[in-house]
Amino acid sequence: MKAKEIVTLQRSLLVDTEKLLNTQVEMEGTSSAYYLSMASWCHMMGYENAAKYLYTHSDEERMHMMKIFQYINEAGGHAFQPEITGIRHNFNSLREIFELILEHEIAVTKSINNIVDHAFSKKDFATFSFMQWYVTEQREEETMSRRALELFDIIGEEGVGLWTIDQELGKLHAAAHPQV
Ligand code: OFO
Repeated sequence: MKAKEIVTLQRSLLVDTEKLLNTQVEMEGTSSAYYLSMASWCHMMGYENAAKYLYTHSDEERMHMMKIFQYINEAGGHAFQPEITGIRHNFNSLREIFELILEHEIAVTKSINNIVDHAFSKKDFATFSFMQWYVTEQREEETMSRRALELFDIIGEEGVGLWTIDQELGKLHAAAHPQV
């Protein structure tokens, strides 16, 4: 019997579940890198509050990655440090950034839902239970991303519009992270 087969006999985590979780590690790591790149663009462009919002969001995504990383190893699997390349550095506008964030968060939600569905169908209730935190988190993140994007339509981008949007992004960030 191969070493890998012996290891999988000593754990309840299925190989295909481990693969899905490692794919999610990569997705959370990509989110962190993507938001850091967006934060840098905002910072460079003088959108101070948008930059703060995105630096924090990037840190949070790394924390999301690490929670799954630790879970895989604690469950007897092997978490892989993901290779993250091809991160975009330039953006056309502040609005484009927040459109991309909402789109990205919806993709993350679908990926989380897929793991939850898989874990339930395999009767892996430990992973199913562990992933509930992410279900709630995605619900909150999608709402926050939608609120941010709505600011562009409510306020408008003309005149002092973009400055005002940046101020409002600062308030959204402060409400969600009173400790930062
Ligand atoms: Fe990891 O929560 Fe968004 O992507």
